[in-house]
Formats: sequence, C-alpha cells, structure tokens
Amino acid sequence: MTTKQLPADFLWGGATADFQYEGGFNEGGRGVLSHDYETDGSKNAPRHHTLRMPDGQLITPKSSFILAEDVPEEAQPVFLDNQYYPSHQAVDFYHHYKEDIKLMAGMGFNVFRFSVCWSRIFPTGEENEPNAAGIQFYNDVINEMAKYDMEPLITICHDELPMHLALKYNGWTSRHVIDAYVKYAKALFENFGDRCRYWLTFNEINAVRGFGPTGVRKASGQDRYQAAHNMFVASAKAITLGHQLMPKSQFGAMYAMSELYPATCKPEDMFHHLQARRENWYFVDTMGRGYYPNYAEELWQRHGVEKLEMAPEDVDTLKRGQLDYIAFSYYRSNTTKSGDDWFNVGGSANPYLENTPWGWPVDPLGLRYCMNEIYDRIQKPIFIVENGMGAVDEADANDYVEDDYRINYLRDHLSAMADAINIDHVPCLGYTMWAPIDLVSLSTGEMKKRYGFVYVDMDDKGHGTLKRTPKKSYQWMKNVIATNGAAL
Ligand code: BGP
Repeated sequence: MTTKQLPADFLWGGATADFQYEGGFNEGGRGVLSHDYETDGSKNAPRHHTLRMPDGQLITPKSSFILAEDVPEEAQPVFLDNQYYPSHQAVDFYHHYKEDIKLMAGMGFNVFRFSVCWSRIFPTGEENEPNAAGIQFYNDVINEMAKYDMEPLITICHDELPMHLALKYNGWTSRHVIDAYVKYAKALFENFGDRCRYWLTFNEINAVRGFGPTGVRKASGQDRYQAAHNMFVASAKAITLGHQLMPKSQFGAMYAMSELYPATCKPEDMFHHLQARRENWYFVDTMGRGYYPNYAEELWQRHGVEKLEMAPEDVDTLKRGQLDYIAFSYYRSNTTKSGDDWFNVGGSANPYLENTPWGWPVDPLGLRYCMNEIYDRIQKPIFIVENGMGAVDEADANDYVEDDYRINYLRDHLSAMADAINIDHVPCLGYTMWAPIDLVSLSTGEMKKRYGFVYVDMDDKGHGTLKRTPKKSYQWMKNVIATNGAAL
C-alpha cells in the first residue's frame, strides 16, 4: 500500500466565510452587505432583511444572490425585530476569535482560511479610506494566529459586496465595481500583506453562472457573463498589484469543482458532458491561462450573451494577472445527460453513489479525479480550500458529538487526496476543511446543517450559549495532522 504521508510543508487547516461565521453584523462600523438581503433556502431560518421602498412600501428580495428587478437605488434596509436571523449573530467569531483560533491550533492547523467582510473595510464600498475598526479586527485575528504559527489564507471576496454597490451600480455588471474591488484589495495588501502569503481573489467564482452574480437585479445570461468578465478583470488587476506590493504572495481564485460524469457512454451524452464541463472550465481556463478559451463564443451563444463590454486593455490585464495556483471546493460529484438545462447541469442521479442527508452524492474518488484533471489542464499547483460533510449532529448532555460519519467521509477524501499527491504526483499546497467550527449554512441559512470538528451550542431560533465543544472528529483530525497523513 502506498503511504498516505504528505510532504513536510503541506498546509493543514480549515476554511470559513465572514457572513456565515463572524456575526457582529452591526458592530465596528460594518456596512450593510449584499448577503444581508438574500433569502434563505429553507424558509425556516430567515437571513434576509426587508427593504423599504421610497414610497414606504416594504419588500423582501426575490431570490438568493439576485435582487428583485425593481429595487431602486434609494431602497433602505429595515430590520424587523420579531425575526431571528442566524447569520446576524452567526457563531460570533467576532467575539470568540481567540477561543476558536486556540481550538484550531489544538488540532495542529498551520493555515486558516477566512474571508474579509468587504463592508467592514469599506462600509459602502465608496469611501476613500478604509474603516480603522475593520482593519483592527482582522489584524487582531492574524496576530492571534501568528502566536500559534498559523498562517492566513485570505478570501478577498466570498460571494458578497457592500449593498450600496449592489443597489447603485447593479452589482458586478458595472465596471465601477472593478475599481471599488481593487481599492479594497489594495487596503488588505497594505495592512495584512506583511503576514499573509496566500490569497484568493474570489470564492466559487463559477457560481455566477448558476446562482447569478451577487447583487444584480436581473440575472440573464448577458448579465451573468458580463459580471464574470468584470470579476476576471478585477481579479487580474488585484493579482498584478498584489505581486508588486508583496513579491512573495501567491494568488488563487476559487472554483466549485464538483466532478461531473456522463450518465451513459452514448455519444450524445459524452458530447453533452464535454460541453457541460466547459460551463466550469471556462472560469478555470480564463483565469488560469490568462485568456478566453476557444469555446468561449459557443458558450456565450448558449447563454444568449449578445456582446460583452470589454475595454481594449482587458486582454493584457488578464494575461498579466494569471493565477499562481488553482484553488477549489469539492463536496460531491454530479452526473449529466444530453438535454439537461445548461444552468442546471448535473441533475441526473448516479446509481453508484450514496447521498448525504442533504442529497449530496459522496464520492471520494471524484476528488482524486478532479485534482488530476485540473493539473493536467493548467499545470499549476492546486489547493483544496473546501471539503467536508454537512450533517445533523446529535449532541449528548455534555454537548459531545460522536460523528463517525464525518470521520469516514474525511478519511476517504483525504486518502484520495494523498493518492493524487503520492501516486499521481499532482502538486497540492494544502487542504482546508469546511468548516472547522460549526457555522451557518450558506444554502439553507440554518445552523442545523453542521460541518465542524467543534460543536457550537446554537440553534436556528437563536437558542444556545455559543459554547464550543470538540467532537469525536476533532481528536481524529488532530492525529491525522500530527502524523502528516500517515495515520489515514
Ligand atoms: C460552498 C461555500 C461555502 C459553504 C459551503 C457549504 O459553496 O463556499 O460558503 O457554505 O459551500 O455549503 P452549505 O453551507 O450550503 O452546506
């Protein structure tokens, strides 16, 4: 049997996102964030505010990531006090960061991926100077991590933007947001760059094609691909600037990379699969190689894109601001057959796989497949920056959870990763598990879908003490890291 032991400099850690983890939504001068307006998936755990229209009418936004078409710039947020919003308090990392970092260090983490909340740094996105309290908070977090030799992996933008930019410019469809983003990224480089090597310009940037671009009123194909272009340019500009200001810095963007299989070997299914794969390769290829791929035009036609607004200098910007490594999240694989909707490729069932309680097919070998495919294609090191299992954890009277199902999931995925590294020789910088401390789910807006090595006493209605208690998987992961994978 080939060893599962990994190279000595392998980065082991966990990943979180500000909106799902921090809380403190109205502290430290934080401005209103587009996430604050998104609807929940479940209807049980509201995470949207209401908007007051100029005529006094109250409305709620239409769907996740997309504003109602008729929301005007002057709409004002309204906070209803008879509603509990899990994401407002989340699990209060804002006040628990010392405790949480200590718990992560206790497992042996040498890296921690977190996202900076854009509206903590620039509350509306249009200020000239960053908000000092926001900078202070992340400085405190990074300095606390340094005490344990844990380095940051910073996500500059995790599916969000200041609400003001969403309303005023119709989100990422506007080039104004590129400038606001680069100004924001520069503030992060100047303030945290002396202690941070690894950066991610965006989280799951390819989600733009499915869910729609953050904070955009409509989400036609035209809007989605215009937003994606502006995000490519913003990312490339930030990378070029980052390399200038921080010569040792390494940049990735992050993709949702569920492996995709054809439902059958029928030639039509196989060809559909090739085209469906390009729905996501489009993002990896453009940012990883620094230019649009040959199939871009066919893909734009598929999505009814008439013409993308591009500046003449964009070609050069994309070329100069290429990614240094390819980062991705991996939770599951999907299966597709000819005729599947382009916006929803992967809806077919795979009879060979079992599902999590949320219907996500569990497929560890798909992770090894994915790592190989990406490296074959782009020839740049990869970084697995999200992987984990969402489950309903039953805590005992002492808040202890025996999460053998999570241990099994992680063991199988980490073993597949080790095989890709040791047998297939795919260079991989590290692995950050989603999410080391229980936090609010992105897709459901609930606390009850839990991922952590550490249980947090909090439910969907806001009942709980926020007490942290390590689960069985905590000790297991500690041993995996202590042996650098050999114990797998
Ligand atoms: C990814 C997001 C994360 C995270 C994760 C798990 O798409 O980048 O923010 O939430 O998925 O998803 P969920 O919380 O919906 O189970």
